[in-house]
Amino acid sequence: MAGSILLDGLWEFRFLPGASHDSADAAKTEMTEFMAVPGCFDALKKYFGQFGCGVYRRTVECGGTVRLAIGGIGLAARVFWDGREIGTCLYPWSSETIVFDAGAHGRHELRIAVDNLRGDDPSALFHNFYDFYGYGGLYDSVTLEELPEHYFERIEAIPLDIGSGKVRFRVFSAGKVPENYKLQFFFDHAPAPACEVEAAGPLWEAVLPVPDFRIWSPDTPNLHSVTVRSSSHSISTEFGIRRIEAAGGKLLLNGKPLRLIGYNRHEAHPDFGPATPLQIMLDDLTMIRDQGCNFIRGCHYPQKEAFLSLCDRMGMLVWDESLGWGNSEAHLKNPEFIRKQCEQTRRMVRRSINHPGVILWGFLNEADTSVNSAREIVTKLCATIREADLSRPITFASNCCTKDVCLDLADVISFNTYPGWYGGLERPDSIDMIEPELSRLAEFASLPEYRDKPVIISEIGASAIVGDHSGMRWSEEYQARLLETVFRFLRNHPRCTGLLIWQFSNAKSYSCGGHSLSRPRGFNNKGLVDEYRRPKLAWHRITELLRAEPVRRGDGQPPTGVGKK
Ligand code: ADA
Repeated sequence: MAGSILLDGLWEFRFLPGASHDSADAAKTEMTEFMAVPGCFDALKKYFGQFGCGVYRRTVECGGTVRLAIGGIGLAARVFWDGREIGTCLYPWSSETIVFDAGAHGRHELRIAVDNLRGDDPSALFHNFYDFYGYGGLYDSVTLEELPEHYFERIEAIPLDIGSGKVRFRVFSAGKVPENYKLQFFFDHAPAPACEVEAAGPLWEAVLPVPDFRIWSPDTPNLHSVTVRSSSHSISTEFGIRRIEAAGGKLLLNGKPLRLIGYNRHEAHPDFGPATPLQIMLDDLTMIRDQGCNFIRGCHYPQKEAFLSLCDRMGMLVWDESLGWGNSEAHLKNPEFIRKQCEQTRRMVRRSINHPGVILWGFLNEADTSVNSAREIVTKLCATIREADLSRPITFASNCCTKDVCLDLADVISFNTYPGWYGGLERPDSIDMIEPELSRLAEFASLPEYRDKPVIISEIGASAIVGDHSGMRWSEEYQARLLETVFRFLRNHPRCTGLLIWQFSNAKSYSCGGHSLSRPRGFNNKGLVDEYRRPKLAWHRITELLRAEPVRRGDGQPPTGVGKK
């Protein structure tokens, strides 16, 4: 077996109703049907709304030490090789890598038992009350690679200087690492190495200039690639040379102030759940870019590699965040919750670090950061990120806003606020709440302790049911009018670096519990396009506004893709 093999396609399957991934049956139960990988079993009509364990099975021809990489799981899984448990996956939406001894070369059985169960345990990363659906299944590709004795785990490429094209490379090795070994660096698929270096130990790092480098920006999304080879193994990655920093109340990309406009986007589609095919990601990004936006918040979990690679290529700037939603003080103080939060955030940074499109790290959407006890987890999450990457600013989306006691810990202040939607129900028209509320936040963010931090309005919006043209709340007209007011007010506001509209498309939520009366059809209906990406009035309105006054995409060049018919 040369290189890694993609295990996507048809797997055998059995659904065990009510069972968890811990079920004793998972390792031996008979298979009854087929299921697609990547895919979510409960995105199918047959299993929709059912809870239990889906057991996936297939055979693989390989042997020796192998690395199994599972791109993303929902919600918890156990992995078996020839009936023996080889690992667990306990971080929803995250990837998992398992290195193990596959035995003699030949045909072996691989099983992944994954459940969509959720409980009330305060240490859990996913909860019943979150406003997006926790599907069961394998959200992303599965690959397997036979490893040599000394192999590479991962490679990091962090741009250090956009003037000279210098990049810090870190190559992580594992297995039987020799005391000294040679590494060859090949850039941009060149047949000959650009340099050969002597390396030692499991972590080797050096600063190297990239030959014929070109700067990455939204208008010039130039990517480079590097392949590192030893006598036994090789590893490759793409990367971009650009600088992002938060300074003087602004976000600067390659030294120039950014103005960010875009959407919160869930990885969601009614037919696929979060296992959206590449074509849908590409269509979404093309719509968003051609509308004239330059920014996406990947809410509320780590983004997939394929999505981030598309963003890199299309010049889209991304806020990547780890999984969390409205967590209370009880969660934030729970030691196991803190540990899991830090671990999934560390994994996210490792996975996304080479993507130039990612300009911001985030975590803990709308946690209760109004209480002093929240400072511990926020401090730990910031430290976890800074230990792994000092090249990007950190933020978290706060709905505690002016009552938040953790804003000083982040580099960028981000507020989620819903004037004109939540609250003000007694008024005949609530749109007039928008400007006072946004002015209040801007004034607060201009206090001496905050004025050096850039500000992003990270969520704002209103629900609209397609075809409701009453002009009242829930109508397409009301949503369009609310967002037009927001857009006009914030478009050139001196204290606003970024606006992220909530949200790009309608996304599946729950129609039970706290959401019963607010999520008609079981969807969060605040999308500017519906769940099948059919535009509502607000989408057209924002398009017109962006055409009339295009946002500079980031490097002072005229915007691309805007104004095309
Ligand atoms: C919150 C939350 C979103 C969504 C939104 C809404 O701010 O961060 O995930 O639930 O509210 O639609 O109410």
